[in-house]
Amino acid sequence: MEQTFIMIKPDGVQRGLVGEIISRFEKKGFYLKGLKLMSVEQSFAEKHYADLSSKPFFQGLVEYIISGPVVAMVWEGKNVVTTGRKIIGATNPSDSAPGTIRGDFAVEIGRNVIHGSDSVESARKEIALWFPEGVAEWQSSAHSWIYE
Ligand code: DAT
Ligand code: MG
Repeated sequence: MEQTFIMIKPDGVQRGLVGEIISRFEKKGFYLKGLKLMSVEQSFAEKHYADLSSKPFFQGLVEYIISGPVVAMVWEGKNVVTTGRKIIGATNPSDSAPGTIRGDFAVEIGRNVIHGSDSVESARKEIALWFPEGVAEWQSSAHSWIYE
């Protein structure tokens, strides 16, 4: 099944939103396959956001991501990449709908609480970068209550 990489950014950790965010993905019916609290170095953050290296906000973005511990996760489920982005909401919290994580918990684009992979291909790359050790293999006993 499809997997995505989700990261709670330092502001989400500092503000105590970890449980709330995990809960939204869990209640939806997605499966937690990897989870760790970690601090990343500048070079690692630059690698994660390499596609944005030419943007004027790149340096500030990297400084934000390395400013405290983050929660790195792998979630699995049908269409989890696209649906995960919907649960997260638009990049700029001014545009994120209420009911989304950014819509409910963020104000500024540079403090938007959470990252989610934007395609199956980026998810594959990001999971390989953040979880080189691999992720857990387990099946939920609720599977047949969630999937037809
Ligand atoms: P997303 O995180 O929704 O995938 P993105 O990949 O385009 O958005 O950008 C990564 C992060 O960079 C985003 O979560 C917040 C920051 N960012 C994006 N556009 C920005 C901008 N115009 N000004 C400041 N920060 C920005
Ligand atoms: Mg992105």
